[in-house]
Amino acid sequence: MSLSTLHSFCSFLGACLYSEVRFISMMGFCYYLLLVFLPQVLSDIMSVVKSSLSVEQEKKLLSLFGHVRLHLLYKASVHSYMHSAFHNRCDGQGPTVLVAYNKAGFVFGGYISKNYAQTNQAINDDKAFLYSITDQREKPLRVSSTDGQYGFTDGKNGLNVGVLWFLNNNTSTVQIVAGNSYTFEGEEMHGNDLQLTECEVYRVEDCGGLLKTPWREIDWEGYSNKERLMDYIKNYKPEVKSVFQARVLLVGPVGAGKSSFFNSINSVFKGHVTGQANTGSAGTSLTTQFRTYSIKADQGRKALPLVLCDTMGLEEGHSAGLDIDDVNSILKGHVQDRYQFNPSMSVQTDGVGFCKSPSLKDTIHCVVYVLDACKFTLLSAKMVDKLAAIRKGINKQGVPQLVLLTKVDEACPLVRDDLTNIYLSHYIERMTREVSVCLGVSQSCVLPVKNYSRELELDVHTDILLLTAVVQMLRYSNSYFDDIYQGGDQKSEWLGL
Ligand SMILES: Nc1nc2c(ncn2[C@@H]2O[C@H](COP(=O)(O)OP(=O)(O)OP(=O)(O)O)[C@@H](O)[C@H]2O)c(=O)[nH]1
Ligand SMILES: [Mg+2]
Repeated sequence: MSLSTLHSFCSFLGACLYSEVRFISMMGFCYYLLLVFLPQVLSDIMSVVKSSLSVEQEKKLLSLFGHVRLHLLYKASVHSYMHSAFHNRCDGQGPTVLVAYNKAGFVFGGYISKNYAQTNQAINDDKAFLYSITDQREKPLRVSSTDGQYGFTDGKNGLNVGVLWFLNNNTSTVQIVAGNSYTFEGEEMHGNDLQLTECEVYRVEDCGGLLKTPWREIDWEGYSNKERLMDYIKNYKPEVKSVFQARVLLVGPVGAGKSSFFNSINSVFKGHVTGQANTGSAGTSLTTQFRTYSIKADQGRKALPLVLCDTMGLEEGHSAGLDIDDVNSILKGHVQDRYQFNPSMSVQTDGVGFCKSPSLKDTIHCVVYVLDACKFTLLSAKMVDKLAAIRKGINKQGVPQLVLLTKVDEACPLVRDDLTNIYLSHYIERMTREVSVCLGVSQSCVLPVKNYSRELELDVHTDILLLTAVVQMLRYSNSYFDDIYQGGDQKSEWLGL
């Protein structure tokens, strides 16, 4: 259901409410509409658009470029084969690659390095090319323009690269528009099958290769460093006598990897990959309870001096996802383990799961914003505002804050191939800079990590990166305790303890 349809539907509902004459019959009709449209609205909200490329096809496609990552913008089976749907999602997105699929098993399309902008002009693009991938061919077929100029026609009616015009008449067919600037055999390009089973457009983001020297130092030296970091964490003691464990709060948008971070740290100390917290992808937050996770080290004998507090994901809307008031209550230690979040109502002082008189050990000592490195540049203005409002509230409480940048493996192919490239990756360095500017924290507060997501076995480099992040969290918690010592009674009073 399109937004405009939804808007008309809502206006209609509003009109119904003010109508006195046929109120009852109107209400009956509204109820009918609700029954018809609600499942579709809900499924729109819940659906997560996924690429149809297989791992092998994606590899072959990426081999056509330098160091790039692909971001899916448009998928015809989800957004429709209408030109307008394509333009809504793909105009002004910079370099894009079109990926079409047919029954004959061909994955084909084209790349343009310029914007789609509906200028109604033929656009010169010497970097544009057509390509075709099949299971049988080891390398993709790549066809550049013979005149080295023509890229595509930037009209309102067409998704085209070179001579291939997709979404022909708003349908799932391809038209070959005669022209001699691209020459290929139809059999080789698409197996002479111009009926599509799917059509996708991806933004092509340049990852920029590797730096000569790392932008942050880290000791990757195998098990000795991992053991050293684990020992630091096990032996850490909060600088306040009444507190035995540093409480670290994880907040961030839905699906950013908050629960996976706890699972990953738990895995490192368990010695094998585990999944105590539920993780996965859904339209709304998979985590709906406040969870305070203690981690056991040394074969479950001793709890670490660290509690990771997992929350429901943040969403854009006012009555969706974690509420800003909930964050404030958690900070002050009012919210108990397993409290069930209610997106339309913040924690009630007389409700279940509310701790009326928390002590310092129940409060949050460090807040970690968890952000997905692949989606950071796509955060909406509303989400950025929400993060800023949360940050303002936390600043007032004087709690130190860090940022965990997850999914670095998905964000940069060079890091996916070798995690030790993380501090050499131009892309990740740029991303940490952008995150620091956006959230108003210093770059040293941004910690890129890779969580365990599909692996069955631990990897020492993944562990070192994860443990390094935990060490920073403990150090920052200490600065909070330092502050309390310096503030003395005055600070305790201010905290309402
Ligand atoms: N490749 C990769 N996948 C990750 C990483 N971190 C998390 N994921 C995946 O991302 C998805 C979402 O992760 P979750 O840990 O459930 O995210 P969350 O922030 O807890 O999400 P909600 O509870 O729904 O708000 C899961 O499928 C994870 O496997 C990572 O560093 N790399
Ligand atoms: Mg979660």
